[in-house]
Amino acid sequence: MARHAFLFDLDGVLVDTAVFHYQAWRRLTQELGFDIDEAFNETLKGISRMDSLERILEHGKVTLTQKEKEAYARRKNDWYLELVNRMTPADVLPGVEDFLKAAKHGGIQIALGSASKNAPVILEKTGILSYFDAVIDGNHVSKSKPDPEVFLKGAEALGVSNAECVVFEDAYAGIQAAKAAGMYAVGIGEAGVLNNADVVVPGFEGVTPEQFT
Ligand code: B16
Ligand code: MG
Repeated sequence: MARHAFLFDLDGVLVDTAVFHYQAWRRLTQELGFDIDEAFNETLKGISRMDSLERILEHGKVTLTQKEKEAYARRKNDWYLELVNRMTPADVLPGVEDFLKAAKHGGIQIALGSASKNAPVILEKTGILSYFDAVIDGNHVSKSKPDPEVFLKGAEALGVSNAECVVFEDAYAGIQAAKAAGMYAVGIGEAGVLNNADVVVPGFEGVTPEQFT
């Protein structure tokens, strides 16, 4: 079956917002009296905001009430948005815009499938929102990756079957989600890490849509 719909994860695939998440989470943990490092931040990639906070609190052995957790998550997000609001088209990862342009030109339908509730503002700030026929983000899903919900909703929004979709993902759990949805999974990163993907490329530079359709 021809694959003519592309579903993109956001953080780590189109832009690198992980560094901003890291800065904002660190500011929070330092207020709570502990610290996190880059290796720990890696384990938060693709994980929803509240699940990330749970993991962080467990890591720092801090117990909070539900109300306090919600307040801290809100503060972290305010700090994160200060950084996001400064994003420009220069923050789009190398090769991404040419790839989106070529896909659009080739008649491929394009959707976002991200855990982030801030996805629309990030796409807008970086100037790539207009390439997307559908945006499915953390506001539309109740189950996090590796659950396939976000990609199943993406296919539905585009009006295509799952087998017609190609997913671009940088997280192992995201590839699991794509495979669980019955889609072709392209890993963005290292083949040794994303060993559950159908194919792995380091990024979009020098890559063309035809390689995956
Ligand atoms: P927000 P993705 C994920 O984005 C990030 O990788 C993860 O670190 C973050 O906690 C999650 O979005 C939720 O983000 O706080 O903006 O709702 O990789 O699924 O695009
Ligand atoms: Mg990601």
